[in-house]
Amino acid sequence: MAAMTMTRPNDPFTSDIARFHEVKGAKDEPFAELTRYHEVRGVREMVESFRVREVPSYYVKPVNERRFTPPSAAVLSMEQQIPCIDLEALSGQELLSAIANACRDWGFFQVLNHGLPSQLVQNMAKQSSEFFAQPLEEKMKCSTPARVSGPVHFGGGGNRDWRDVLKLNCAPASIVAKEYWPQRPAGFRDTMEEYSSQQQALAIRLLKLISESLGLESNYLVAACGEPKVVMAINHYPPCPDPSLTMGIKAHSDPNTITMLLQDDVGGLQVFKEDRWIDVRPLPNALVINVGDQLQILSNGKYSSCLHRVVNNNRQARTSIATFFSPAHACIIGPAPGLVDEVNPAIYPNIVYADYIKAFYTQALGPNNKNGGYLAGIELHRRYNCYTSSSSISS
Ligand SMILES: O=C(O)CCC(=O)C(=O)O
Repeated sequence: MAAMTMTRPNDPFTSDIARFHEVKGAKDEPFAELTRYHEVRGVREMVESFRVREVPSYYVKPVNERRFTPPSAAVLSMEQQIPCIDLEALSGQELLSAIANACRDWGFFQVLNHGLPSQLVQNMAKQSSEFFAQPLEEKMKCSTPARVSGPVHFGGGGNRDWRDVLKLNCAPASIVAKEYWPQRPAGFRDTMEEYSSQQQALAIRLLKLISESLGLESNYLVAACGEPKVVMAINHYPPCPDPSLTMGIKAHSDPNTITMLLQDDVGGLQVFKEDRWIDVRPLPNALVINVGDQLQILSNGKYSSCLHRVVNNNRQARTSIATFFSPAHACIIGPAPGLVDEVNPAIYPNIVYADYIKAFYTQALGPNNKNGGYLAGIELHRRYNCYTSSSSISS
């Protein structure tokens, strides 16, 4: 049997794979085996090793989380698009107003002429998809023993999403494990290093503009985040036999301050606005920027951390590179005093970021939450009576 020949004598998961193979085709796969298989090796390996032609029941989302479930039917809107801001063409008050409008009305925007060298961006995109196309052994080298909770991790994206991920801590230096960063494809490690440092510079530049757009001192948001934690997540979404049943990443908001995303030309990212899911159409040379929960809190709700998700397709793999910029865990995050007065009282309490993150990942989401956190979860619960959590990589 084809799948049995894929197993290796010293492979600790051989028996899991064999059991999975035996039950393949049965209605209900044993979750433990499948979960383990997915977490360790990822969706792409599962699809290729087992020649998966139907979505295993483990990955079938509850009806209210699926792509076409009313009222969250995806809108392929030609009129509605997230704003696109050209950082060279605009300047001064015009640029600040464009940023303010985008952060307030959408929480999402694309940027052009962002200053990252185009050759670097192209290399990053190309080598990222080449990484996922490599044999499993090569990808598995990129996990520390702590796996999901460690500083470098390759595997399934979790949450029963149809996605694989390579996650790397990029800053501060004390949490970076560069010896686990990919050595292949050739040059990828150097590309990632340069890309990550350029992304960090861009994040600082954007946070300064965002501070000014709020009427705050230019360095306010950068200072409020202390020595930032920066994590890169390279997401890979293999083609899915039935994308109407699955989700690449289920609906979530990002718990961090700001996220910068490079996506290829396949498409699949959607943002939630006014009860509709709107496609974020890939634009050549653009980066997608989104407001995270901490920026919503720091801005005292003036700017929105918007729900987003990724839908799968059955034609083509998609790869995206997200850089998450977070406050230091010890930072106390709360509404900027400059945005609070008698007319605009603080709508969130101060909270230590580490506590926010702990609560974000460990407590049930819902309207009884007292931390002022779980912004998206509360919103989803209110609208659809369903909960969400982040993709667990961005803290
Ligand atoms: O792949 C994308 O377009 C979005 C990724 C994302 O939302 C995440 O990594 O949290």
